[in-house]
Amino acid sequence: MSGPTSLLVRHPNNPILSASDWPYPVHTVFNPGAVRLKDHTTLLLCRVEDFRGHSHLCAARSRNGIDGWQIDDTPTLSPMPGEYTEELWGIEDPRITWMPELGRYAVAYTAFSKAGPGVALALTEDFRTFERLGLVMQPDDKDAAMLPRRVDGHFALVHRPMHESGAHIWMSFSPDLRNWGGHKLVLLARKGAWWDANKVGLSPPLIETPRGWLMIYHGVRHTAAGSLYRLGLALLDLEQPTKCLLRGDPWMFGPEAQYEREGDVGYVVFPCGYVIEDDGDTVRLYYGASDTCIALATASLSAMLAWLDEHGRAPA
Ligand code: BMA
Repeated sequence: MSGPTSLLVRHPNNPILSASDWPYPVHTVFNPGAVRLKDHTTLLLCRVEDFRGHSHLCAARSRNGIDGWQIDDTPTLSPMPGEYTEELWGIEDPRITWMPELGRYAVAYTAFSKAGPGVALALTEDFRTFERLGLVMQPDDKDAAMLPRRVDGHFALVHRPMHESGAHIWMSFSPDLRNWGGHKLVLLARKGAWWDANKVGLSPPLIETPRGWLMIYHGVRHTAAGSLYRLGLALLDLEQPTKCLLRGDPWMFGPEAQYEREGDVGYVVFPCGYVIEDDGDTVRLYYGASDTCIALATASLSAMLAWLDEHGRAPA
């Protein structure tokens, strides 16, 4: 079995963004959602942790997606616990999907309530003003992203509710983005010694390919030293995305660089967004490293699919 190291290539400038780049005092910046705007600007909606330990979201824009970031002077999306009590302890880990039908971006994020983390949705055209839809999945639930279009007439959300049997990836459906049902299990956490035993979650939003929806997901291994976050690949059916066609056995990316191993929460790589370059094949994955800073790694879509053919199998 070949090693998991060659699919994603780290950018030499890593980490590309950290707290010292921020125009206002912040503790850490990590786990950004990502999108390429119509004018080709790369926008990262970064999770920013303040000195209380609470998070908000802040937009950083760059022409080349690597440097020259223009960062909003103040938080772009702040928790509003007055109106949305579920945001009392902050908002985290945004995942952005362009929704052609709505002509807006859907941002799925974690709202940290007194009862635990849940999934909230907001819509925006410009990442300056947002329409909040409030909490759509109650605690404990996180790692959510919208699919860009309806499936059998319904909007679709990938998310990760916690359950005593383990933390597995689910998909739920809605006619109006507010009422959700039709829940289906998509990807189970494995058991025992597996790298993705007990806890898996969606990383960035699904990537549409002619062969299916490519899912980059994180698996969490609990060790005596703490949690170890690595990334794996799965392929979901294009028409029936609740059906997993292939799942890779080995992980394909894990914490190796110093900035991924040392930080507030070491040994964590946590992507919430990607953009695809003009060649239609190069995926730029933006990820939080050690819950402390933001890094970039690139991969080829066709190489990831070929890797899945070699290392994946249909789940039993
Ligand atoms: C997960 C999420 C991420 C975080 C990771 C490691 O549960 O909360 O925001 O990066 O843990 O701490």
